[in-house]
Parts: sequence; C-alpha cells; structure tokens
Amino acid sequence: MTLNLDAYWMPYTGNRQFKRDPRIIQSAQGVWFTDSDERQVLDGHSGLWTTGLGHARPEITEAVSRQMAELDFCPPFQFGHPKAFELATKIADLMPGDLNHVFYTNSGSESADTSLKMARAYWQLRGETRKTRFIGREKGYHGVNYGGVAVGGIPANKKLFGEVLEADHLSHTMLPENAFTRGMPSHGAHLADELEAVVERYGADTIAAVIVEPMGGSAGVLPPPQGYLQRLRALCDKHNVLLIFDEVITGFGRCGAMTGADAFGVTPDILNVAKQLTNGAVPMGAVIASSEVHETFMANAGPDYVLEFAHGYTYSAHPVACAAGLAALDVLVEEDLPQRVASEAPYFESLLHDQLSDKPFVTDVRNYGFAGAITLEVKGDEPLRRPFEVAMAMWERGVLVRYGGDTIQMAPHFVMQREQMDQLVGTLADCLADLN
Ligand code: PXG
Ligand code: PLP
Repeated sequence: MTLNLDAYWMPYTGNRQFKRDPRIIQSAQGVWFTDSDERQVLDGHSGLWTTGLGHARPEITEAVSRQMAELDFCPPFQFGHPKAFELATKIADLMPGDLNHVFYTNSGSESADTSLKMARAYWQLRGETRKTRFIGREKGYHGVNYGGVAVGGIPANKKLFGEVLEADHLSHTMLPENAFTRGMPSHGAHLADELEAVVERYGADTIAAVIVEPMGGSAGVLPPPQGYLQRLRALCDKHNVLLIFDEVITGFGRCGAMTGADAFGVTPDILNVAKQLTNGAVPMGAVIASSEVHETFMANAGPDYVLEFAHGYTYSAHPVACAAGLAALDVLVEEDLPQRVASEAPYFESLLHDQLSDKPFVTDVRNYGFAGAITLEVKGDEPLRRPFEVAMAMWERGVLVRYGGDTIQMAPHFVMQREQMDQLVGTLADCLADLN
C-alpha cells in the first residue's frame, strides 16, 4: 500500500521534509513502536509525554471498548453519566490540598484557556472587577489557543499570530550558572521576586493570576530552582493573586510524585492536567479548582438552575475518555508508578550526565524525575538544525526522541527498564559523537 501524504496538513511538523522522508508509525506495544518498515523503534518520549504506563495497556483497551458499546456519547451540558463523576472523584482524591473540583476539557490547550477564564470569572464574581491581568513566564508553554499563547513565553509560537490577550512574563530560570545541574538548580529562587515589580507597576488589584509550569517541559525540561515555587506561592498569597500550575506534563507521575505540586511541595489554586490522564489513549484534559475557587462560583451565580460558569466543550467528560481515564489512573495507582519513577530517576539522571555532558556541542544537560533534555550549540544561522539532525540520526538507529528549539528531550515510560534507558541515552551519545 502506498499512502498519499498530500491532504494531511500535519501539526507542528516540517511538512515538506516529512513528506520527502516520512516516518510512519504502524503500531505500538509497551515502550516500542513498529514503523512502516517493520522496524522496532524505542519510544524515548512516552509518545508526546503521554504514555507513561506503556502503549496498548490491555486495561485501557478493554475499558474503552466496553464503554463504546455501552454509552458512546452523553451530552455534557445539563446531563451527566456515572463515569464522569467517578473519574472526577478519583482525580480529586489524587490531588494535593483542597484541589477538589474537576472541570473537564479535551486537551492541555483547552485546560490552559479554561483556567484563565476561570481565574478572571472568579475575581468578577468576588466583585474585584479590575483583576484581569495575567502573568506567565518566559519559555512557558501553555498550548496553542489564544489565551495559552498570550501567557506562554516561546517566541516562535507567537510571532505570526498577533496578540489577542495582553500578558506579562516573569524571567525564565535557565541561568548559565545552573548548566549541567543534576535535578533542581540551586540558583534562581530570587527570580520569583519579579512578581513584586509587576505588582508595583500595575497594582495587585489588577492582577488575576500567575500561570507557570512547575517544571518547564516543552522548552526543554526546566526543573524549578530550589525555593522558587515556594516564593512564588508566598507572593501570590501576599498580593491576593491566584496561582495556576500547568501540569499537563508533570501531572500523574512524571516527576516521581502524583503531581509537580507534590514533588516540589507547593499547592496552587488551580491545577491543569491532560496527556497522562488517559495515558494518551483518548484526548482529555481537566482543570482542578480549589474548594474556595469552586465555592465562589456556586455562591454567586443566582438561582440554582442558572449556569455558574458559562463555559464547556461538546466533548467535555466524553464517556470514552472518562473510561480511559479511570482505567489509566487505576493502573498508575495500583502499580505505584510515581514511586517507581522516583526510585529509578537517579539511574536515568546518572546516565544523562555521565554519557552526554562531554559530547560535542552539548551546552547543558537537565533532568528531573523521568524527564531529561540537552541543549545543543547553535549551528551557523540555523538554530533548529542540529537538534533535527540528531533526532533523525536517532530515528535511523531505532530510537524516537523529541526535538524542539535548541533541545533534545527524553521522557522514558514510567515502566521503562534500565537496559532500555541505556539504549535511549547510549544511542543519543553515539549520535552526538558523530556530529560535525
Ligand atoms: N501546557 C503544557 C505545560 C504542555 O506541556 C500543553 C499545555 C498543551 O497541551 P495540548 O494537549 O493542547 O497539546 C502542553 C503540551 C514537547 C511538546 O515537545 C509538549 C507539548 C505539546 C507539544 C510538544 O515537549 N505539551
Ligand atoms: N463552532 C460551532 C459552529 C459550534 O456549533 C460549536 C459547538 O457547538 C463549536 C464551534 C465548539 O465546538 P466544541 O464544543 O467541540 O469545542
């Protein structure tokens, strides 16, 4: 069979290069993909930070198949089905603090925009009508919808699209003195204090929320400096600003704890998830609000049949996604996988730093939990070229990694064995050694 590649306009892809040299994945099992040449390719990125439990988990396949036959769709507005409530209860149980109320979305991007709307509406309902301003962070990624792009801090994701929403940005924490740090860097907690300057400039009575990833993901794995998130939390409390954690990558195990909030010991007011919620099997995200945020909506909406939050998606709480989520979270908890990530993370960390730090063009190695990245020196006037070349060389040798900006990113499955990690990092080391 020859595929016609023309009609599919691929997302975040160099379409012209891809269609000249396609990389077609046919099937997946565990930590392995099979490509269209019947090659076994090691999945070194858990899909796209999605599939920590391994691909094709029978528990999820069975739950999804059963759900399709039993209830394929249920209108989410003014009606509900049992699994939507069961999954919300399960998610709330796994969240820290009083993050107890789950608003479903279908992706991380929808979670980002939902959380921003929730934050603004919260202040409106409390009568603080001037609190509308959002603060993001440089190098932040909050998906591709207009709200998320505005608070995001990756220039390439913004430059052709114009600004719809105004936002300010704290500095990123990738300081030169932190290069080659194992785990959380020791410098940079003071960068949270920039929030004071923003408050000074605009007044706390105009600021709705700060949104950050507890550990930056897409920009190439940026663990928070020690004490940074604590300071950000304290300043948000001092100035009455909501703190939103975008945990689309860190939620459900990646950092060796159930959430990034747990891993780093700081609880936000609103926490966004997606990806690992269903192990990537069915699109789903969620925004989890504190009881206080939720109660503000419930208490201020008027008669009880009136909408408290005029927001939602046709596919919010989709029954098939809920079934996948329930099955995926059961496996995550029963196999104690966040704990496995925590106990195996030092092995992954040593591999990364021992094998990659001395390779040509590597200017930084970063890691936390089962997330690792390197930064590569820019080649001439083409900042994106070298990571692309490395990732293609790895694909040739049967290993899939993610490349983006000047970085290569790795995200082992939570179930990955040491010899597979050896292959992942060893193949990268070999490809780097061959660079010129
Ligand atoms: N927030 C965060 C923190 C993310 O990591 C999104 C929002 C958007 O989610 P959706 O489901 O709308 O894609 C993400 C997604 C990478 C990479 O290369 C990471 C993401 C997406 C694409 C590439 O690391 N994360
Ligand atoms: N556009 C139109 C014309 C619609 O009717 C709808 C939903 O009814 C949407 C967009 C939003 O779609 P979704 O709810 O899947 O985000």
